[in-house]
Amino acid sequence: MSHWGAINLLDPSSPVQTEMMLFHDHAMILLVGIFSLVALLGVKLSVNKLSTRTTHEAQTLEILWTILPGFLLIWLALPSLRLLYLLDEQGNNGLILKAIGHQWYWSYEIPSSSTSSFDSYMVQEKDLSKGEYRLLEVDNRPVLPYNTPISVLTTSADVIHSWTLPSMGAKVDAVPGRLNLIGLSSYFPGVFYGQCSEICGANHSYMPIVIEFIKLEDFIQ
Ligand SMILES: [Cu+2]
Repeated sequence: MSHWGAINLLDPSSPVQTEMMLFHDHAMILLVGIFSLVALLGVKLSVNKLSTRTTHEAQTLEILWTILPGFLLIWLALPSLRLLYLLDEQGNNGLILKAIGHQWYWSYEIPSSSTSSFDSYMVQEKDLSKGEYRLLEVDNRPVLPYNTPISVLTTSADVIHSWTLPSMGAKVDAVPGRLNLIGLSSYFPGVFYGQCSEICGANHSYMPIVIEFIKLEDFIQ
């Protein structure tokens, strides 16, 4: 989860989020490069005394500053498309977790486990025990195996919500009357946090998402 003063992406805990972080760094190279170039040219332009009053039809320059950004955009677009299709690839297999958004809590079902559907409410501040996170803990959290492909199916019982787990690059809208699917897979066992990411009413900030990942053998038991 994110901590105070963190300005970068979370440490990835799934293959998809690893790819997203790499693409973020890839895009940053271009962004910082262009920003530096424009800043440099801006400063140079404002301090020099050169004049181009007699320049007409600088075709070579125009071709260059059209083609070059074109190549840079392709350099950005190709990995972006690759990532987009990679996201579509995952999520059509594995264990199913159903997440249903309500105003204002999530309810879950794991069809292959013995537990039936259960609600996941935020723990109130006065009920927190030491070391727990304010506004992020829930009373019942789904338990899933790590290193195993999982499909999260979301829908909503009332308005649009969004089911999110940032460190796994998962964000999917929960839309009433629709089923949306996203793949999930964790490198590590542990507890992972997220929050509803589609403004859904007065208590939108108070419906966190908590998933616990354990060993597959323990999960089967
Ligand atoms: Cu919400």
